[in-house]
Amino acid sequence: MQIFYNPDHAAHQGKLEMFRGRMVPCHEVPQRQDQVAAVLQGRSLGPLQTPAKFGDAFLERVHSPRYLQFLQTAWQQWVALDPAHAALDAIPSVWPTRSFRSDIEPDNFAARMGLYSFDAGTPLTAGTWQAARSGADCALSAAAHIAQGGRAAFALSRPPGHHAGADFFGGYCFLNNAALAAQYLRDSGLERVAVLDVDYHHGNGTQAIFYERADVFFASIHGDPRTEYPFYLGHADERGQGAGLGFNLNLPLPRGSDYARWSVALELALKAISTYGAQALVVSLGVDTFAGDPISGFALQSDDYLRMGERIAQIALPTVLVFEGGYAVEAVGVNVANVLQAFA
Ligand code: OKP
Ligand code: ZN
Repeated sequence: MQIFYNPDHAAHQGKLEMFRGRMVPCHEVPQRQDQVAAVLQGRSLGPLQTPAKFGDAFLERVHSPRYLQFLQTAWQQWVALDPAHAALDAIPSVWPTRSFRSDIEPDNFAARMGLYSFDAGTPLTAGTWQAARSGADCALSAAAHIAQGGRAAFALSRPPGHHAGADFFGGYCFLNNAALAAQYLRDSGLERVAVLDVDYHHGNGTQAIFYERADVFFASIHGDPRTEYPFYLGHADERGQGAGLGFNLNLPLPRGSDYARWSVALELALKAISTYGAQALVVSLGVDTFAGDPISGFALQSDDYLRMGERIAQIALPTVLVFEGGYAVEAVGVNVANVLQAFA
C-alpha cells in the first residue's frame, strides 16, 4: 500500500462553524490527520510519502476555472476588505437559491462566497487553498500509482473532498479529491472507473460531478438525507441522468444502522460495481460511520472496519482510497488503519 500524506493539511484550521444558532468549534481539525498518521506509522503498511506536484490542468478536469480562481484568491480578497479580517475566518451567509441567477459572478465578496458554496459550516481560512491544493496532489499521486499498475494507494489528507462540486465548496470540502482521482484514472486510459463512498454523509459533490456520465459509476452508502446532512441529495431514486442513467447508486440507511445492516448495503454496492465492469475503484473513505462519531448516527465498531477493508479488497480492483470524514479524533486512526490493513 502506497500512502501519500498531505504535508500542508494543518494550514487549513477553521475556527468556528455555525451550529443551531451559535458558532461552535470546528469538528474538522488537524488532529484528525495527525492521529491517522500516528497509527499508520505503527502498523508497517509502508512509509508516509510526500505527494508529487500536479499542474492546475488536472484540477480543471473536475472543477470550473472561475471556481478555482475564486478559491485561490478568496483569502486575499477577504483581508483586502478589512485588515482586521486576517484574524477571522471567512464564512458565507447569503446564497442564490431557486429563481436566482448563478451565471453572473457578483463583485461583492460575500455574494461570491455564497455563489460558490452551500453551507455556513465550512470556514475558509488563510491556509485553505494551500491545504486543499496539496490534498489534491495526494489524491492525484495515489491515482498515478494505480495508473502505473499499482494495486492500492491511500491519500491521507484533509480537508475532505466529497461534498465539493465542480464549482462549490461546503461540508468542510473545497476540492473533490475522490473525483480528481477518478478523472485521472479515466484520463490515463481506463474506460470504466467506480467510486464507492462509504462516508456517513452522502457524497453530493462526487455524485453531481459524474451524474450525467456513464464512464464513472458512483455508489454511496450513507445516512438517509431526509434526516441527515447534506439533506438535499442522496435519495435512492437518484440513478443518473442522460448518458449517466443507471450509473449512480444511492443506498441511504436509517440513523442507528450497525454493521450487520450496513454490510447488506455494501454487498449491493460491490455487486453493482462488479456488474458495471469497473477497471479501477476509488473509495471515499470516511470513518464517521463509527458509533462514537460526534456528528453522525451509525453504530459501526472499530473491528467492523477490518471486515469492511477485507470485503472491499475481495472485488480485486486496483484501488485508490481517499480519506474523507471521521470526527471521533481518538478513534479515527485505528478505524482508518483497520480498513487499510485488512485491505492490504
Ligand atoms: C463532512 B464529511 C451544520 C452542520 C453540518 C457538516 C458535516 C460535513 C461532513 N452546521 N455538518 O462528509 O465527513
Ligand atoms: Zn462525513
